[in-house]
Amino acid sequence: MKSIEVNFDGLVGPTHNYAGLSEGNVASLSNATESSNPKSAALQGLKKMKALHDMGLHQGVFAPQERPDIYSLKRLGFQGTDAQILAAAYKASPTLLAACCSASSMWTANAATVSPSADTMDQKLHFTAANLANKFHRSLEPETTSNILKAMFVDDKYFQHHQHLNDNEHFGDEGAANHTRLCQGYGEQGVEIFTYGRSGFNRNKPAPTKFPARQTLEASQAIARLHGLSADNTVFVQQNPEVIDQGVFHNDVIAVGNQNVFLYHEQAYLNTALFKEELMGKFAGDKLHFLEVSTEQVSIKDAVNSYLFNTQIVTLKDNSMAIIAPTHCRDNASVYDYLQSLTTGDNPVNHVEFFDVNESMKNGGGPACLRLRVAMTEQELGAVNPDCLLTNALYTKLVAWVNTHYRDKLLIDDLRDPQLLIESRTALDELSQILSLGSVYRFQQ
Ligand code: SUG
Repeated sequence: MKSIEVNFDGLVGPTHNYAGLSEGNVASLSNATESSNPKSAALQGLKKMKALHDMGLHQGVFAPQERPDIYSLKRLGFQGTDAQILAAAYKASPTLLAACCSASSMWTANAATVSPSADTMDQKLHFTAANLANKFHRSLEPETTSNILKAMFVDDKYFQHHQHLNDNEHFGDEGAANHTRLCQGYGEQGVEIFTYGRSGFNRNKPAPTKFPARQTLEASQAIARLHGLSADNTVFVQQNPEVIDQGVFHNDVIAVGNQNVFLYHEQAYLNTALFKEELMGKFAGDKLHFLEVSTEQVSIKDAVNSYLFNTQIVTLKDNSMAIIAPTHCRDNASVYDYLQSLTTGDNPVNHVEFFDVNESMKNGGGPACLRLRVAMTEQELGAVNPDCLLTNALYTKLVAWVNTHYRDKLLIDDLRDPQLLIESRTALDELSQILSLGSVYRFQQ
């Protein structure tokens, strides 16, 4: 049966700001306190979605979350009217308020781990929302993420949703950012690669010393169990702790795969030779292209700054592949040279497109962070909420929606403005109607 991949990109929410919340994420820390532009952030994201749609790909839209998160502030003891809660939280800690206002749900590569039906025991498409337990601002996401996923993938004949893993550091789970699937065709059984940064229980295993490793082995194993994957098509591999300490906070900052192409940095993994051997043994297709980038070609620093590996490799209608890169990759000489050699080399990737997603990049989110990939059969695609799939008409509607509701400048100080809360809820209420999501937000319940 024909299968396709759909990229569900996160729409940037109206409170997009730079608060320096993510220790270990170089861009997030270095741009803290800068002013953001939520309107252009959302429009940049929409432009990328539209361009991929125009390239003949299936493109979906993933709604943002309700922020400021008044419910979390109440849970933390702030009381009174919404305006009083915002003022008191700001007074107690502007960073705490910023955390409860973060638009971080835009990075849908962290929304969930997805296993296509070709890989699972019950032949359903499985979703587990990520608990994002390592960062407070991100740990606020999983419940609403699940609500939105269930509103997009409704039919339980095809789709199986799991509750996010227990939220604590033993089971830290970052979703698809630490999960790569290699396959011959999207509809054929693939190898699911789970990359973890440390063990949650075994303190003797190697681990980074400077920055946190967000994903644990035990979390990855739990997801594989929940999704009913067989050991024959699953690989668990540890990230090199040394690169985590250099700013590789998710594996999708250092590796990306699509079908039979696997692009990765030579320093990405702890034991690359063993990992490759296991992959080759488990990959069912004809030829697996290992595209290993050496440190001589691209240093870890350049990889982290340019997001060469946070690119999307997509399969076009003619079965050739294109790489969707941030403009930072064009502006970095060694990365640009590498991309030239990649697209002229002996592998299926023969085309590169650059996108300005700078508003997201300044928080450490490249093109690949902004999308959740879902490989589906045509029947499954037919069961997806159609109003979440991008069309020219939906694109026009969403651009108008952003232009109506979004500000073009936001500073941390602005987050306590009660008017921003009203603007944000008004926008999301309208959006949930445009995307036919029902009442996924707490303020609607
Ligand atoms: O979790 N940044 C996000 C970036 C996520 C990127 N996703 C992937 N690599 N898949 C994070 O660190 C920064 C927010 C702030 O500092 O305002 C932030 O949350």
